[in-house]
Amino acid sequence: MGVYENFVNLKYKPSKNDLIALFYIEPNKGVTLKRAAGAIAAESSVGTWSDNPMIHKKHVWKVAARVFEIKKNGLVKIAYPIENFELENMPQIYSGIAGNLFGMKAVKNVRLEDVKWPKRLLRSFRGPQFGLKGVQKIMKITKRPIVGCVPKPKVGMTSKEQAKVAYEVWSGGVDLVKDDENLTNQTFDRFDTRVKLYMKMRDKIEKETGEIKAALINVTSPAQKLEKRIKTVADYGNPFIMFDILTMGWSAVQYGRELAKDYGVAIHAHRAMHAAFTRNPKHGISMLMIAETARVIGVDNLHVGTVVGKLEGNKTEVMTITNHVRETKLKANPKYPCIEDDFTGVKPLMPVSSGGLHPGLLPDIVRMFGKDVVVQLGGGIHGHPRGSHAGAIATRQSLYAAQHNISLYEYAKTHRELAEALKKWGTKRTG
Ligand code: CAP
Ligand code: MG
Repeated sequence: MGVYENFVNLKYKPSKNDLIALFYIEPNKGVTLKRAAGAIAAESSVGTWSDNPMIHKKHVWKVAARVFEIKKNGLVKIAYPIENFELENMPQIYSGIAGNLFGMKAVKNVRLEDVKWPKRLLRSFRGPQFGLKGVQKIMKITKRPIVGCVPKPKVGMTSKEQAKVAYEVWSGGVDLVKDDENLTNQTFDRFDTRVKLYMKMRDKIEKETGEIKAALINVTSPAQKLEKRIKTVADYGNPFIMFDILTMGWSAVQYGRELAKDYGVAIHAHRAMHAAFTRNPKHGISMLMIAETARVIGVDNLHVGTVVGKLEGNKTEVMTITNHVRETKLKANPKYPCIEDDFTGVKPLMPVSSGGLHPGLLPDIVRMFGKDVVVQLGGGIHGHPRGSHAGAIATRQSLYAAQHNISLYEYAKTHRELAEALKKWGTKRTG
């Protein structure tokens, strides 16, 4: 038996302290699935390509990962004794179960689909501070989706122009104005100035409407700059910060989660860059895995996709991700590779549906997600024939119709802004 096959034991019964990882594996030419699976278990725990007597010492072998299930379709389960991991250290966990293994010559393709987290490991992380219910409480909105809007163009506007757009959409019925993923502190729009002007507008519009308005302010930056930016946001009494969680990296997100607690702000998680490793269904890391990780660390809002918008993600995938961030008992789905798990004690988070949405698509979103979601529109508001303010009004009209089972075209007969949006985009999918 080869070195790698030692790591396969189909009789092994995982203990409750094991982390179970679900991989899709395609072996390379001339390699059996069993050997490829063993290679992954070895490389991600105690093994390497050569035999090493030290591995066989009782205390070391105890830590070895074991392949305990191999399905013909390439889905493989590997159990990792908890000793492989450092509690409260997500980068270290990823260095194991999502580390060297992706480059091994034994495999042609390998994708980390999902993980069942042992309780002790799960509980060592904070989880969401506010979560879905907390975000609804902050906004005082429980009966309808929360409406977000990303000022466009993404970058290039001055802080003043940005704040003016914010005012237009807030006054049209938008709840949350969101910075775009690549807007932080550029020369044309300094962070401090933007926050100051946003908050001036927010105070004005809150007074005018009596509604709660907030901004998702992108504090993405080198970790050493995070605290200053978060403090600025919190000092103005804005309840949200935004992280580009993947470009920041898990270490910075964990650190940011600590700061979010200290400053009492909720984290909106943008997932820019995820498709670099989530898009290929055979290789990489699934978005489901990223979403669970973000929940475990403790973000409060997370982008999960739209199905009908401009970015990749089919209904089964997007809804499985949504269930795994919103529910407590996570279920296996026969149509999508994932593992059941128990997230008792880890708050559900708020899914965000964004990317290529316009008013004509909102009934689809409400049908799929229900009311516990943030719907977010950029181009679908600013591209309205009469501008951003009218676009925001059309968005709220569409949501109202969708929630009350009124056909959009029927409702548009008495709602001009919606009629104009429908005339431009109809109910067509984007992308
Ligand atoms: C949407 C958006 C968001 C994407 C992110 C954009 O703008 O601002 O960043 O939704 O993707 O830049 O594309 P539009 P996802 O409404 O104009 O499309 O939500 O899939 O992570
Ligand atoms: Mg964006």
